[in-house]
Amino acid sequence: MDNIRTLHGDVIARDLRIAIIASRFNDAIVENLVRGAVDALLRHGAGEKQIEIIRVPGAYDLPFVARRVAASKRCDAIVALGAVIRGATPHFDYVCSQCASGLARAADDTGVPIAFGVLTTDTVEQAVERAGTKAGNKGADAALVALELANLMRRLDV
Ligand code: INI
Repeated sequence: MDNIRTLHGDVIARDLRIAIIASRFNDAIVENLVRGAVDALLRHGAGEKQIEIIRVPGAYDLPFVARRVAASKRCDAIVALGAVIRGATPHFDYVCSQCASGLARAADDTGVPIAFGVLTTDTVEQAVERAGTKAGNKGADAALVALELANLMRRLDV
């Protein structure tokens, strides 16, 4: 294995510009994801000027804005944050599928990494657990993925 070239991205902010795109729907939960993401970026070397936070109405709307932000080249990676909580109708499935596949398509089409920090849960309790309580903070996890992928993209370019 010693002679095999191995590439990975460091989890360090260095000179990276990171855009956090966060939905306002289920705001009480999403704000904790935003806090977790910002905290993780700062702890991994980002300065506040390297971070931009953009708000959108709901998770369904994240891909539309993420695509525009990615195409504008204003950042090296995007952290998409939201919380979709199942209700009594199939609405949940439409919002989740548009959000997940739309974000993946936006990343593929633009070449800008978009970390998926959108909770998709059956209950409010499950969402709270993943937004800074007993199951960690998925906003922080997504922020670290954004750093790793942005740095990996730079390594792949040389
Ligand atoms: N948006 C969310 O982010 N989470 C939800 O749980 C949710 N539910 O349940 O309806 C939700 N709906 C709004 C949607 O994301 C769009 O903002 C709206 O459809 C307008 O495009």
